[in-house]
Amino acid sequence: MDYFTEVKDVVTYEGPDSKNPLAYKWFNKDQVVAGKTMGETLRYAVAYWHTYKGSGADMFGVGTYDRPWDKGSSPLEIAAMTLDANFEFCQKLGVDYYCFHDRDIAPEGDTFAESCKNLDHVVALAEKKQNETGIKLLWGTACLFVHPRYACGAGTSSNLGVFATASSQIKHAMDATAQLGGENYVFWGGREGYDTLLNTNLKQELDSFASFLQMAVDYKKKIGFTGQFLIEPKPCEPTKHQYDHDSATVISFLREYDLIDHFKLNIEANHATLAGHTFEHELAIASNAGLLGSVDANRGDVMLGWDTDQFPTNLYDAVYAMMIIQKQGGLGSGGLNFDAKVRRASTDTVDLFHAHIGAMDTFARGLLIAQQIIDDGALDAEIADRYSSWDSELGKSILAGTCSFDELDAQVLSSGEPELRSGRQEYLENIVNTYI
Ligand code: XUL
Ligand code: CO
Repeated sequence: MDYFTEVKDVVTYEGPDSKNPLAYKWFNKDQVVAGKTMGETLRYAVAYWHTYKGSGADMFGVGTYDRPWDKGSSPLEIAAMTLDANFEFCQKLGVDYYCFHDRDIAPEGDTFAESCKNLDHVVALAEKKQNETGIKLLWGTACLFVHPRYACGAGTSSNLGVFATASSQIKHAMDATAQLGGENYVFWGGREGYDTLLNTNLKQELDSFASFLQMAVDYKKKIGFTGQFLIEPKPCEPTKHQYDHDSATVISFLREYDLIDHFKLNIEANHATLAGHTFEHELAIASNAGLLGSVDANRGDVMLGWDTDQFPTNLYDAVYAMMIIQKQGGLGSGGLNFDAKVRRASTDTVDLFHAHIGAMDTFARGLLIAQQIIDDGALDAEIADRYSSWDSELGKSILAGTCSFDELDAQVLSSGEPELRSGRQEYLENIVNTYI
């Protein structure tokens, strides 16, 4: 069955002058930029949960979408139909990857064991579809936040039974991801945090969370899963405080518990803004630590203080993000996953195409502009010049740890006040605008 009848064939690149809403204006999959094709660099992925399982429901109202792949007679039939919709959608978009939570692709059963069985069943179907279409799994993950048992967390639960169930669920989700050749496995701690310190043993929760992740590392080794583990920071929502608050917090947690060699970060734009940071700040902190592994590409809304998960259309954000990604030589096994949903009032299935096409064009254009800025050294030369005093012997000695306060004191007392230099922010902002 054809679920997306509005798009007969594959969406193609028609160039910036095209007025065809169902064509790419900037994303030209085979175009080479900095030695790699756009497709190889951008590694776009469709998020299963929003694109097919999203209903349009919000906290004030029920679902608004009427999706043809939901019209099956049993949960497993609906799961199979949804899978077909996924592969048709990815093929028509020309996107090579998708991402899922275990409970997106397979329904909960009456018991935990039945849920595991459902997952095995759907994974076998997905494996077949992947082989037929060549569409791949960028990452899998476990949904440890919807089921009522996870109301107080999973790997940080006060209840050992819940912790054990979450561990078992992750084991099955990792098996599923490995079977489908997933290139990464993501940990987003949906409810790994607290709502009030009045009932929380903070140390116990952080310790148990570290054990949880360590067991995942051990299990990964055991089954020979070669994908990259990724932690996705988010400061809050649904909990008041989430332990994986932001890049810096996650990196320090991983160092404290000696897990740093086993994880990288999956940075989501809207989570950055919830943490009071810019998207590029979170990317830069992760990249600086050598830990930027993947991106959930979306955006929030400046007027709304929650995770609105909108499709990314802001060109500046894309340019700043792609400058960081290109400078570190790409995302490796990671990619750009559109963890984004169409608005509640965008009720046509074709809106899913418009949303993805716009986002893909935004990042493709962001890549082109970022690479041009990098190639021209338009900002790098300014930054190098700004820090040039550190190139001196004295600067080198400070950074090598061979200088002392006494030495600097003597130097300052003889040479006097340092030269005042402009940060030239406005000048640099104008330079960026000349590329946009
Ligand atoms: C929630 C979120 C998740 C993760 C995967 O805000 O971003 O969808 O990406 O669990
Ligand atoms: Co996300």
